[in-house]
Amino acid sequence: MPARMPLAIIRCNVTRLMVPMAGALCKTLPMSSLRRFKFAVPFALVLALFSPASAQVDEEAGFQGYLQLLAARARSEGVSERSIQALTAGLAFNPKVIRLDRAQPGSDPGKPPAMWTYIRTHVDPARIGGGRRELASLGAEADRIEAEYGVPAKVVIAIWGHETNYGSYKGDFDLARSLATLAYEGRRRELFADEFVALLKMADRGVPRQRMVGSWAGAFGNPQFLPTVYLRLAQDGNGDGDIDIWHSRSDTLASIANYFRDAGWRPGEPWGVRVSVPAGFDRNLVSPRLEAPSCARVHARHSLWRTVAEWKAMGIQPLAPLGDQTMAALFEPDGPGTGAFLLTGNYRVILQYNCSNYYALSVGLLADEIAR
Ligand SMILES: [Ca+2]
Repeated sequence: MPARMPLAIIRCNVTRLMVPMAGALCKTLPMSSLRRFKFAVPFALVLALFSPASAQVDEEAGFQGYLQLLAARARSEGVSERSIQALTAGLAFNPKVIRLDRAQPGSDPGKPPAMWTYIRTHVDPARIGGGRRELASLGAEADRIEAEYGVPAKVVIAIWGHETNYGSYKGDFDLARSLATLAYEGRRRELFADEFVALLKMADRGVPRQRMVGSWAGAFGNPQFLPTVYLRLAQDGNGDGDIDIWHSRSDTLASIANYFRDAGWRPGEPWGVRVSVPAGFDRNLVSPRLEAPSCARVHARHSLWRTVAEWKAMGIQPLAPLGDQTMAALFEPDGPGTGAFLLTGNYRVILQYNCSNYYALSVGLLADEIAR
């Protein structure tokens, strides 16, 4: 989940509330990596189709050999022998992780559900109520988060609500086993090898082995960070000397807020606002003309960017305050006449957390409901 790189589709949530559409489940991966590994099928897995018993033996042997390569790489990057031993000794290939990876909806997009159908199930009374309770019980800490990071607590809480339903499901897969298995399988080897080595570095920083559990795809804790993101951005929000995004609410919220600050969240600006669109509005005038360098399908749903003053001159009327000089894009989630928004650069920050319009719009709307 490297922020601000060309984004595509990795980083899978543990939530079952996903939509059958590439990009909705997963987080950031360079498109070039996806293309490179799209057709890579390990020899051992081909064998498994014909000779299950012997292939399992070959696969485990291959995996153990590959683990040694990962260990050597970690060693060359300064990881301690103690951490390498702690995370590789006795580690076995996990076929369940590969089955889950191949069963991802992204591999067979089908017809995505209507955006509002998705919103209704994700910005529901339970999640809104949960967010409001968290915000209320934070008290002055909500203001401290906003003052320190420039990100509203309601947005940070909405991310937490979407990722793990406020910590109620964080996944119990062994991260070392999942990441090493996914790296060995090879479809996105570079990404997962990097994440495995980063996990070893987390051990060097003192994260206990038994705490290293998460989703099958290697994201973990309340905010579902990957190891590289943890190393770069996780925060000790409560100042106890331990960065525990699995159990500490303060560490979790500070870490998400830090991610957003790092990704360029602009303080004082909404993620977007609802707008009215006049009858007969010519959408061809503002339809995008270039393909975005990353996450193209997501960005293709947005119009050209214009100032709010320019939108107003075209008859688009914001239904909540939005500064005239703010740059914004028009987004009609289910097409003309189904509700419309002007999105700001802060919406794109939410997309950096998880590049899906379903995700970003429901996070934005949940945040607004939490604070209502
Ligand atoms: Ca802490």
